[in-house]
Amino acid sequence: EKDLAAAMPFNPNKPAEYGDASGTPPEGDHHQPSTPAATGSTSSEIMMSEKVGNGQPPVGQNPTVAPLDRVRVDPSDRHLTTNQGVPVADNQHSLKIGLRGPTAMEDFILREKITHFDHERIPERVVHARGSAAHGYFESYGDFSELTRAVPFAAKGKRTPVFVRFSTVAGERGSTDTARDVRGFAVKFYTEQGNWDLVGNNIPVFFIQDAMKFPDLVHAAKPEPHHAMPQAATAHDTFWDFASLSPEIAHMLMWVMSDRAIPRSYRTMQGFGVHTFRLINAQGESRFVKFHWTPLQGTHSLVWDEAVRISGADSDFHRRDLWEAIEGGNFPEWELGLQIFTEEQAASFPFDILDATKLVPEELVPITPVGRMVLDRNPDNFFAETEQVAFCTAHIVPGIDFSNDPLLQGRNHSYLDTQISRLGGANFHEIPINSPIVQIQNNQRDGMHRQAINRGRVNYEPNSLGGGCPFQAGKAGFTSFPERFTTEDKVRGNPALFAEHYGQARLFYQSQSAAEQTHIANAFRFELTRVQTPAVRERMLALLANVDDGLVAKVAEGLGMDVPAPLPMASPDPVPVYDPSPALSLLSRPGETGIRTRRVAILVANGVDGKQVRKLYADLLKDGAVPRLVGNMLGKVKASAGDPLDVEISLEAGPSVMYDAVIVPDGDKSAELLARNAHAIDFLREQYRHCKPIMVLGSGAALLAKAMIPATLPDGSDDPALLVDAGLDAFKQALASHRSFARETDPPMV
Ligand code: HDD
Repeated sequence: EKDLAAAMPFNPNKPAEYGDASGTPPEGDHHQPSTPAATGSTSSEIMMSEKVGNGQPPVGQNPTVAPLDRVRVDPSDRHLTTNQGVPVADNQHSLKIGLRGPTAMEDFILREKITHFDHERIPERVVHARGSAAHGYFESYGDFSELTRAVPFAAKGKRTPVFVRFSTVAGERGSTDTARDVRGFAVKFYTEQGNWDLVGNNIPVFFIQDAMKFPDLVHAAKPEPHHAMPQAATAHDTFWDFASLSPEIAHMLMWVMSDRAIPRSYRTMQGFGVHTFRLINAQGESRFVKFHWTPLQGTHSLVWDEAVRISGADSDFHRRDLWEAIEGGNFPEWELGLQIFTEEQAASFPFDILDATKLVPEELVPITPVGRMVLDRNPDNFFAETEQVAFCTAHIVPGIDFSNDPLLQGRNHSYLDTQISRLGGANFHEIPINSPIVQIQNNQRDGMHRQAINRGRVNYEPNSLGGGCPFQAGKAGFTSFPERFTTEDKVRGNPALFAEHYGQARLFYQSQSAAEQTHIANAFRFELTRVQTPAVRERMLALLANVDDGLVAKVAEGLGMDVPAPLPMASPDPVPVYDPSPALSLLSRPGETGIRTRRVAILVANGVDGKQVRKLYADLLKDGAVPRLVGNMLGKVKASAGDPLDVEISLEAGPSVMYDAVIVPDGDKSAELLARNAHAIDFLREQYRHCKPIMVLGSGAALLAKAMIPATLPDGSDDPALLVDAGLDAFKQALASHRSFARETDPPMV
């Protein structure tokens, strides 16, 4: 028998199915239910994981890697096969009856290849179709078991693997990254007690209060149904028609018209769980919680004119940025913070914590940092991982629970349901990226594309024939918080405080810096200018009239209209007055990573001072910045001192919007050569107009004059981001502070 086994073909991916290891368990042999084994921590919930070991992976390793090895395919040194494993001798020609004859029906190799290709596409997500993702880990700052029994928070230094997908909402899968839109921020935690998905956005509030309205919101925002335009943009009549008739949208509009909706990078966005959730500890005590992700990179955005141009220059701008940062070892990092509050506190707030159009100001409930998340590995395959990952708000683990937010309750249905059509059936949880790091054990069976080969005759519970397995986990399992309900009528409607729509819209607008306020007004002006129906514009102004007098006056002026009477308010109560919240301004979070990953163009042409360029380049690289030599054409430029330099990208292919800052070095006539190329002049003008740092050295200053760049700010003072013959330290400082908004005029003068 041994010889027989040895003679069997061996598939290294499936060792248990061939040879010695393939023996079936002897008849009548039952496996005892395993006892949950405690690790170093006191919490008995941290169970041994069959796939990961003791749940405390060694530092620097991602335990999702090992289970995925079963399905990883690497073609090095392998020959081609069909999907049945048959070696393919010729992958170039179909099988013909004579060289000039018809193709044979029996060509199974051709038919299999084409059939598979014909079915390569799956439906895109109905919203959030375009996205990019990465692997990483969450690390807890401490033992937070007082607050929650959720295992990622069980011990200091404990790491839980995560997969995070960022997305735009409205655009289709191939649309542009820098559209004005909300960004999705969805985190899948692979915990030892199953997967927990925190499916949030980069904005802490939402457009609507009740899931019932979601399909209408999305229909209004997506391309109009008769001609399918515009792509990835809300600047059209149907969206603003819906918005102007839905005053609950007021607060969200302030955020979506702000710079938040055009982030510089996925790495420079905050993330929010949006809804109020519950944390439950081992004693069954519950507290309300709001989740906040704060980027170590700081919160930074594009300016609108730049975002529009990037769409043409590189529609993958954010995807590329995330990919390159991780490949380059600049792992993006966020801190997770919790706003924790009690039932009694919630009752004292001037808003309802079940209303997703309201946030809890940080001044009211401070944020407690509990851990950090690091993204340190790009996916191997976009389709298998980023496209097939399935998030669902209903994926929670013991220690987390829902609130009754009617938006969240509706979402809990929607996400599971949508995966069934998107991923082709009820077994999408078996797709490797979606499967938990613990083994799935239940009596659910069969269905399309089933992967698990469930052994034995028992597929029901209770049973005695299977030794009672799998058995209920009891206290170690998920239990819902036993919230007490008063008896009320079954109704369709909203709690009273849901009717107040303007207090927090005003709070947000009034907490912004002057530059941010201008950007909001200009964004409304842009979007409403694109709207064709005057009545919709007017209704929107009437809505804004309830938010802020200054804002509505600016927008009305921009549209050449008078300020109309405000929309009637739905709530009879006065609009609540909030203390200003400086934390709501993007400028309040500059970040801690300085100039790391910031892209600097050094413009070069024949005669450039090569020694100077090499020194600048090396110095910027040393601090983690990304310098690039940009020239009139690819190839070499002769340097006035030192060896020739290799141009890395041409001005035509690498326009200004791809860079955070520019340097024009000294040289012998190099600035003159550049000045003959309008791309170089545009480069400087756009860098200036987008408020980015510019440094000119020696004769490089000639290009400034050619581009007619003002020497001072509009108010006559010195421009801190326009550096003439300054040291590199001053440039680095300007680069680290991103933009000099003091330059902005409306309309732009350069
Ligand atoms: Fe949603 C996808 C975030 C309201 C229904 N949503 C989706 C994604 C994110 C969000 C980040 C992409 C996940 C991924 O990367 O795969 N959605 C939100 C937030 C909301 C919200 C923060 C409000 C607080 N969503 C919302 C409502 C509904 C949906 C009210 C329906 C009742 N969302 C979906 C969906 C999607 C989705 C149709 C499309 C693809 C998918 O789920 O997997 O089910």
